Amino acid sequence: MKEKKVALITGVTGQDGSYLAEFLLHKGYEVHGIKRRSSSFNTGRIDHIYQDPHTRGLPFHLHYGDLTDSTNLIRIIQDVQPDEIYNLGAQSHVQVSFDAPEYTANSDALGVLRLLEAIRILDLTQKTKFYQASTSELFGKVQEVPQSEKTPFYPRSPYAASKLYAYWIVVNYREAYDMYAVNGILFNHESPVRGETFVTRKITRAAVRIAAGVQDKTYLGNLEAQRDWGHAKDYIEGMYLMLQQEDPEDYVLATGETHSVREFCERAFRHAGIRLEWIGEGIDEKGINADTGDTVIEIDPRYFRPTEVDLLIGDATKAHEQLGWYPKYTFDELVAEMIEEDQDKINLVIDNNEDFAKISKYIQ
Ligand code: NDP
Ligand code: GDR
Repeated sequence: MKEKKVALITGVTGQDGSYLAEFLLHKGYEVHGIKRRSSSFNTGRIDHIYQDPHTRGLPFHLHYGDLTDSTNLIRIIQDVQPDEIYNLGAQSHVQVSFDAPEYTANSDALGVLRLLEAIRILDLTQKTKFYQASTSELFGKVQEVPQSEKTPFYPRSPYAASKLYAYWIVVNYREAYDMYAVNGILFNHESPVRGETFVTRKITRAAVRIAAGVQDKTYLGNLEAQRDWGHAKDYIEGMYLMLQQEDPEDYVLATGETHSVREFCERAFRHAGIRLEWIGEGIDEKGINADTGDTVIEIDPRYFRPTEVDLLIGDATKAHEQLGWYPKYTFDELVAEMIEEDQDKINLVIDNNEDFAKISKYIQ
């Protein structure tokens, strides 16, 4: 009988980690994930596939760990002996990286080095394939559009600068030690389980809550930023494909379409049943409900970044041609699905609580 392949996922409790764990289990992998110790539950996205270790179930195992802790990473990799490591763990919020730059560098840059060194120390360079979650933030300040594997990098945040180190250390270990190590340069990808402080989910969540009368308005920053937004489900398949090739190479994954934050707002509010209109200018601009005149979006300067990435649009031709990878979701399907699932979540809260007014203050 063919032995199960073993995968280790860092960042398994995050958006991509949870989809990837599910995907690899379906493919017949034994899946191990690293989760951080937290004072509150942080496994909400993977609870449906995790079973108590005392009962037999899916071959899915969790290990406590942290990308800032070398000895712990070495021990986990020694125990698991993975065929594939997907390094998805990171302090992944660009704006937060301006507030916590050193921690971001420690986890997002040095964390990658720690994993690569662990593979080397344990003599696994010819067994363990390594996927690094690189990012379109590497392109940063616009040099050319669309952006491909050949576009020069110009990081615009401590997050992106950390990911730049990570990108190059992966290339270096591939060349120096003949490792199968690759960078997936992924453009923004979202889903109903996207973290609530990223702009797409912040907007879809606010739109359904405003439509349900639980929240009056939301505050946003730069409405003009343009992003190439895809669906996380499509992107995790691309990660897997990158580790199944003859030779290790880096790939861009993107939809090739770009939309502004403003457009995302209009589309999301429309799906939630609110027609948006804009009045005013600059930081005094407001999004209003065209039917009631109520202000539903205001600008808050605190959400502007010291340095912004204005325009991202990816060219995934190499992934199309060599991996056979194409995104399946359209932009409209992505927004619609996020709205529908946020509507389900809010309906559940409303159904489960007789005293709606009382609970509404807790779910702001
Ligand atoms: P999330 O923020 O949803 O998930 C990040 C994961 O990393 C969480 O599981 C988090 O744990 C974990 N983590 C954070 N810090 C550490 C640490 N010090 N040690 C171990 N684990 C840690 O991110 P996404 O799923 O959206 O993204 C996955 C990866 O892809 C990230 O590296 C991100 O930078 C990168 N990326 C994402 C893109 C996107 O559009 N989503 C695009 C391009 C790249 P906890 O749950 O405890 O917080
Ligand atoms: P990004 O995602 O920085 O592209 O990084 P985010 O959703 O945080 O921002 C996208 C754009 O929206 C603008 N914006 C706001 N952003 C947030 N978070 N909150 C707001 O209120 C707001 N208002 C406007 C931002 O200025 C920005 O231009 C994501 C992360 O997943 C990274 O980990 C990943 O590497 C990149 O995508 C590709």
